Amino acid sequence: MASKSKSKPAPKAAAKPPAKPAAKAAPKAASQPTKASPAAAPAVHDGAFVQILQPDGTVAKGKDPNLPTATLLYLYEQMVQVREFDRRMLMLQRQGRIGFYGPILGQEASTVGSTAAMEKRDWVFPALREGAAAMMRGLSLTEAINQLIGNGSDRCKGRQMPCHYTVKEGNYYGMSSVIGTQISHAVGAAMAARLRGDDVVVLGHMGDGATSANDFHCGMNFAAVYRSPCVLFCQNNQWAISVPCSKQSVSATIAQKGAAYGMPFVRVDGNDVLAVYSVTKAAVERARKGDGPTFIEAVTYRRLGHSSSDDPTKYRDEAEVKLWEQRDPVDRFRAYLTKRGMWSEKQEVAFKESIALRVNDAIAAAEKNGPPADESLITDVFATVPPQLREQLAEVMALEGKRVNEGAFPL
Ligand SMILES: Cc1ncc(C[n+]2csc(CCOP(=O)(O)OP(=O)(O)O)c2C)c(N)n1
Ligand SMILES: [Mg+2]
Repeated sequence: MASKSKSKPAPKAAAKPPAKPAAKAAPKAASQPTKASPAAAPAVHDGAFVQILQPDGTVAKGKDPNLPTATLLYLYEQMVQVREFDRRMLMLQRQGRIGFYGPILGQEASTVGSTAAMEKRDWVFPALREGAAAMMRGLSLTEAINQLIGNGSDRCKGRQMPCHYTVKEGNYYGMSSVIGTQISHAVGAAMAARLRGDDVVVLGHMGDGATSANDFHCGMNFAAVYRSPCVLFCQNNQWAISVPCSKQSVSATIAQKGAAYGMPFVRVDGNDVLAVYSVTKAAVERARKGDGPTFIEAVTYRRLGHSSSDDPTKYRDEAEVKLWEQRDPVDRFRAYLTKRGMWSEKQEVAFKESIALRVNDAIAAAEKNGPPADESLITDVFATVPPQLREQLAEVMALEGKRVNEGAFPL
């Protein structure tokens, strides 16, 4: 259902906010992270969202969007690939071969489904957990690992934080961990495209935590007032590091925040790739037609730590994680494909093997690349490098081989 504002109705698939918003106590004053029991976690599976794929992979009669086989298999491939990539990168991090990684286990449908709904000419402005989107926009696995290592073949020459990709030719804006900043960038880029007469829609991702940032409010307001051709997509994975969603907001849903800005909003099952793809596609079409932005909340769950530096057992109950394992987006989608006769156990085995090989080859290729040139410490900023920077570079180079300042992994 669309918001009660005067804006145009939301895409068909828009969800109703729950009839009875759960009464919530005011959040307690911020304190040391505490364990949140599953009961205390927000009621996210109350059916008040768009769902196409039921947890067992079946689809209610008349609800199947009947996507072309090639699209369905592409969605599955991307979800499985990023899952394997995640698994291997975490292992590399624990072995000290990369410094840092941010996994997306459990959120594959949300990232892949939303990104797949965009056309090639569109733009993606990621938050910090949309690495899979970078690959979908053309970043090869080897290039991704070059970035994670920060080697000389990395597009950013090792200057970016690991796991923060950029794909200029794929219209994928450089990732930044500064929470929420990309929201107004996405909105503004979409406005600029419209002013230039480009037929482009922008997808701006954010996490649940970003909805507490000032940039969220500026971005949402600008988008609505100027009818920016964008889709603002919140991956509500229930946690912002150790802060549960219930401490971000006392609104019954994140989606309903769209109403305050007069923006159509949709709440979707983020572990259902068909639903995520369909609602995003509808929102993209709406934006492209000139009907303005849509706000989407995808309800999902971050099953691993915030990053390789985080230990989630310190602040949340493992029972909650177990609950979400049963809602696994990849298993659910595979069950659907199998039921439709598009996938078999035999194909699965061969496919998993080929993905594993693909990741293996990418690791081997990336690890062959040497470090960035020492010179790169002072290049690309000044047209004429100031003398004091040249002196500093000479000092650093004189330390080479003396084993000072060696980073200790894992960070
Ligand atoms: C402006 C700003 N404040 C705080 C941080 C520290 N920080 C890094 S990630 C994060 C949580 C983000 O949570 P969410 O937006 O839900 O995204 P998720 O990590 O769950 O994908 C925070 C607070 C930051 N990077 N930027
Ligand atoms: Mg989050």
